[in-house]
Amino acid sequence: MNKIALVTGATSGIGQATARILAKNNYKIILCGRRKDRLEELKNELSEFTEAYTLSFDVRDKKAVFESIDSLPEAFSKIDVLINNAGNAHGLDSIQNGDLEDWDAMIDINVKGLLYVSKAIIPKMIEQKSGHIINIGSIAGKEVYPNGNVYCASKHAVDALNQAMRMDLNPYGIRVGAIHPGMVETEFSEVRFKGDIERAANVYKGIEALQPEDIADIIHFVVSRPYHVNIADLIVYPTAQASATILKRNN
Ligand code: NDP
Ligand code: 8X3
Repeated sequence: MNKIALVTGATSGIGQATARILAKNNYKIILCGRRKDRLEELKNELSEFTEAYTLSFDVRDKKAVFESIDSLPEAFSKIDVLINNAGNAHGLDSIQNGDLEDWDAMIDINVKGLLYVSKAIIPKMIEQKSGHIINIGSIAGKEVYPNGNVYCASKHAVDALNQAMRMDLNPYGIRVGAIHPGMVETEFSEVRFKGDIERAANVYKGIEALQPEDIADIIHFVVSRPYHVNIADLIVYPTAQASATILKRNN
């Protein structure tokens, strides 16, 4: 029987690439995100390979999270793999100049949203006595960098929750692991800089950044290990990057 994967943030970047690779490898996919048009487009694209189901909700809205996941039809209700990927940075300001709405967005989406989705799915995995959760953290969850403050805090929380989930779910045979990417070229910087495309492009200037498919490939590798293997924590950089702040740029 085909396994079922639920991917949050499937409308773009890492989540979209992950949905594609898992679909091509015989997973049935539950595609989540706010942008319905993109979800439907991706569902149509993937129909060549697999069955997909779309759930459009904002991870900040806990009622919508629980209602959406509860509404899954029988054919999609046994979730084998959860990819907790939805998230973004909002702003890159010093702590003294930070925007409160940006702070709320990062804490509410990257931390609380991940918790709500996990809470809606974990009881099903406990009942099944199986499941695999992949939390997408960041190098920002391993290091703090100037002006990264609240985004780094949100991703440090993801790192902590990843460890906590692994401990608490150990008795139930549920695998939990995190992937912490460095610089990946997606819509991430456009969101961080609120649509300032030029500023976003500068982030990747002179760097061969990771592509979303690079991370998706690794996610597929992680979830396709034999059951007794749990890849718990991975940092993935582009070769040009050595830490959150050390980058070799070609000018
Ligand atoms: P993108 O901006 O390309 O994708 C972000 C995804 O998250 C979108 O599908 C978006 O969907 C979804 N999302 C954002 N806010 C919400 C919300 N409130 N409710 C539901 N879904 C939401 O960025 P990436 O693919 O790069 O980011 C994916 C993950 O990878 C994030 O957790 C990010 O922090 C992490 N990451 C990214 C790195 C990078 O350099 N790009 C490096 C390290 C980690 P929609 O807007 O349709 O709701
Ligand atoms: C995204 C990577 O370095 O911009 O999580 O924080 S970074």
